[in-house]
Amino acid sequence: MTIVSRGFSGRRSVGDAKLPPGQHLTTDFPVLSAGPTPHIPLDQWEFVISDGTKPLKRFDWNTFRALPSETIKVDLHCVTRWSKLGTSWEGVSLDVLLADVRSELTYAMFDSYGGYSTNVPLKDVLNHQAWIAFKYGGSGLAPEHGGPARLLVPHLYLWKSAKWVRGVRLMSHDNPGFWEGLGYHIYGDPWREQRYSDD
Ligand SMILES: Nc1nc2c(c(=O)[nH]1)N[C@H]1C(S)=C(S)[C@@H](COP(=O)(O)O)O[C@H]1N2
Ligand SMILES: [Mo]
Repeated sequence: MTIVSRGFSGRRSVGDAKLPPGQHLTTDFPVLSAGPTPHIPLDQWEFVISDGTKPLKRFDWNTFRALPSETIKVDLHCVTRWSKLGTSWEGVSLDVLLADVRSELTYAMFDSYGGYSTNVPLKDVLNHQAWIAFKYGGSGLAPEHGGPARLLVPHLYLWKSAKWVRGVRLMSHDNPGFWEGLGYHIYGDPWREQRYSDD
């Protein structure tokens, strides 16, 4: 007797389970930036949470670094089809940053030094799904990878992980950021292969 289970065809290796559709593994760490790398002195760095009109919370580098941080090991999936598994980071979770922010707003736009932006539903950055990361592989985050600090939201395509992040604006409705306005998917789930706006 032959048992054929639908949807399970061909051979699969153990590693495939961690690789979203259409992705391949890389061991190096490519740099993808839409513009030049901004250099932000730590004494000028700040991270501002706002409701779009007024700041709700403001951190300078020292107050940010005094917050409890976590080390995390996550897989990265870039829409250009490379994935990198088991990367280690240190960062402050958005749960900590947003802890005493009271707002009815349910969407978020992350803004970067240099002008980049990317949108994420607020619920996707809560419950230990997103961090403002300041270390990679145990060392300070290199400028080309987003140092001093970048957003890390590993369950979405890596374009959502804004490098050189400077703040988050809370919004009542979803709005496209930089790549989302240029035809990339508004949400960007790699497991559902949401690469472009009509995927
Ligand atoms: N500020 C900013 N953040 C950014 C980008 C960018 O161009 N500017 N590129 C995004 C894209 S498309 C990817 S794939 C990742 C790449 O991160 P890496 O250069 O550390 O690999 O950063 C994302 N964050
Ligand atoms: Mo990307």
